[in-house]
Amino acid sequence: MFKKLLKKLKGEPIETQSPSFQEDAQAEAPTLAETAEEPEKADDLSPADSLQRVAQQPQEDETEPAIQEETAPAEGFFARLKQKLTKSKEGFVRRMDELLLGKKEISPEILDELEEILVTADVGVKTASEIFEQIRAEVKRKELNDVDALRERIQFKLLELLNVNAPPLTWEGNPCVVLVVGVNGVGKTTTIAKLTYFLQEQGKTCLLAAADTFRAAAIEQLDTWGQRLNTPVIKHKHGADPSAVAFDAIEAGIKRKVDVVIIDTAGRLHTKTNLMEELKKIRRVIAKKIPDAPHETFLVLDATTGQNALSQAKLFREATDLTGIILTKLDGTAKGGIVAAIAHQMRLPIRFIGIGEKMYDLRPFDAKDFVAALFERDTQGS
Ligand SMILES: Nc1nc2c(ncn2[C@@H]2O[C@H](COP(=O)(O)OP(=O)(O)OP(=O)(O)O)[C@@H](O)[C@H]2O)c(=O)[nH]1
Ligand SMILES: [Mg+2]
Repeated sequence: MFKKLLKKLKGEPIETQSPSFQEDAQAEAPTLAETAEEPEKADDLSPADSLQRVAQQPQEDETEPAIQEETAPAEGFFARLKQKLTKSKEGFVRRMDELLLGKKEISPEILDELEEILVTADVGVKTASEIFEQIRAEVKRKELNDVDALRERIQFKLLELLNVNAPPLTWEGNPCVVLVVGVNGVGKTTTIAKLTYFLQEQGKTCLLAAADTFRAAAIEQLDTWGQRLNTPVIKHKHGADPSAVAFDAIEAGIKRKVDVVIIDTAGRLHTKTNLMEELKKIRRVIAKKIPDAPHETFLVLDATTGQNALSQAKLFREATDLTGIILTKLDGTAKGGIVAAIAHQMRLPIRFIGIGEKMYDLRPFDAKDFVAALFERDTQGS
C-alpha cells in the first residue's frame, strides 16, 4: 500500500544511512503508535517538572494496523471532520441540546448549566465565563429571547473567539523553515509526517531534520517517515547537538532548493530549562543561516490533555516565539472545547488539527468548518 503512496508522491531520492525500507508485510502495516516509543530517559526528570508528559500513549492497541489506505476517503471533507469530532460533539453540543430540548424561555438556571457544560468540555472557566457574561447581558437587554437564538449565539461567540485574524500560511522563504516544538508524546513527529504529506499534495518539496537527538529511537522514527514519504531526512548520531542537525538541514535545503525544511525537536530533555535553552539555541543557529528563519514555529498540543495543553502553551510561549498551534488527537476526545480556550487565551492561530492516525488526518484549521461540524444538528444519530 505504501507503494501506492510513494508513486503518488514526488520528491528527491531518499537520503539515508539507515536500513533500507523493507516491503514485507510487517513494514507495510506499521502503526503510527508503533513508531512512538517511550523516551528512554523518562526517569531523568524530576516529578515536579511541569513539562512532564501528560498524554497517555500509546492510546490504542499497538498492534492495530494503521495507514492501510492513504487516499482520502470519498465520504468528503466535512463529513469526515464531523465524524471525527463525534466525541466532542457528544460532550458538548449534544448535552447542550438535551438541556434545551422542549424549552423555550431562557432562564438563569439554563444559562448556568450551559456555562458549566462549556467548562466541562474544556472551553475552560475563563473563556466560558467571558462568553456567558456577554450572553447574560444580551438576555437582560432582551436581545436574546428564546433558546434557539441562544444556541446560535453560543455558536457565533465560539466562532468569534476562534477567529484570531491570522494571515494565511504562505510557506515562503528559500526554503521556508518550520520548527516543530512541544512536549513528548503530543504527536510532533507524526504531525511532521502528515504535514509533509499535506505539503507534497500541494506540490511542495520538503526536507526533514531529525533534531530530536535525545531519544534514541527518535531519529529512526523520522527516518522511517522520510522513506515512506520519499523525503530526505538530515540526521546525526543519537546524542548529537540538535542545532548542528538543524544547521545542516537548512544548508542541504538551500542546496537542493526544497520548498520547506521541517525540524523535529525533542519533547523532553533532562529538565524543562534544558529543553527551552535547546530551542533557543536551535533558533540562533538557524538564524545564522537564514536571518528571518524559522519562518514558522508550530507548537504541537495534544487535545486529549485538555487544560494541561493550555499550560504547556503558556510555558512555550514564554520561552520561544510561536507562530501557530497544531492541535492533535481531536478524534477520540470530548475535550474539543480546548480549541476555544487556546485561541482565546493565547491569541495564536490554530493552523492545523490532527483528527486521526492516517496521513491525511491533518487538516488546516478552519474555524467555520470546525464550529459548523460541532453544531450541526444530527438528522440520524451522530
Ligand atoms: N488518534 C490520534 N493519534 C495521534 C494523532 N497525532 C499523533 N497521534 C499519536 O500520538 C502518539 C505520539 O506521536 P509522536 O509523533 O511520536 O509524538 P512526539 O511528540 O513526536 O513524541 P516524542 O518524540 O516522544 O516527543 C503516536 O501514537 C501517534 O500515532 C492524532 O491526530 N490522532
Ligand atoms: Mg517525536
